Amino acid sequence: MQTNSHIEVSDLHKHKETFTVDEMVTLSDLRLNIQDRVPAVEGEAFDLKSWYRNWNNKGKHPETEEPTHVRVEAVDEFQALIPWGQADQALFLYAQKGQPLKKGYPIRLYVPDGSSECLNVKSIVKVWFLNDPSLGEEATYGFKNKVTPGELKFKK
Ligand SMILES: Nc1nc2c(c(=O)[nH]1)N[C@H]1C(S)=C(S)[C@@H](COP(=O)(O)O)O[C@H]1N2
Ligand SMILES: [Mo]
Repeated sequence: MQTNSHIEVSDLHKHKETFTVDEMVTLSDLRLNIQDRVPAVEGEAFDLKSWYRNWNNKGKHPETEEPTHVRVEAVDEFQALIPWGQADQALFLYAQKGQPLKKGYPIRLYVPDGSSECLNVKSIVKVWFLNDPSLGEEATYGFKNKVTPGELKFKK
């Protein structure tokens, strides 16, 4: 198991900051059992939006505007682009039984109200908070050929 990955996070102005899992968890003020939102999964998670707000508020130049989207990318280049309005329940799984993830390390994103078990991204190493309304209101998951959650259900 690999346990040395870092996660690169970019804010609305493309400023980058690199975190270890522990550093990300330390910055989160809403930690929860992932079962509270994703009944089929066990482990410890933190809420995406409250993490963003905490990080933003602690920065040198806090944003007053909220992102329009969050994009994540995994070690295998699997990506997801999620409109901010669909990310209210989104959370990052970071540990199971007190241990780093055996599958999905360093962190794994779940978007419960996006429906479908497929709507998660394992092994995230990049996170972008974006402000670009032209990216649209549809969430996409996948490799280069993006599919919508609706299409993913039929392809399963
Ligand atoms: N990084 C990454 N995350 C991913 C995928 C992937 O190929 N790479 N596939 C997705 C799909 S389509 C499904 S069904 C689930 C599968 O999760 P599992 O390996 O725990 O069954 O992971 C999702 N997250
Ligand atoms: Mo899937």
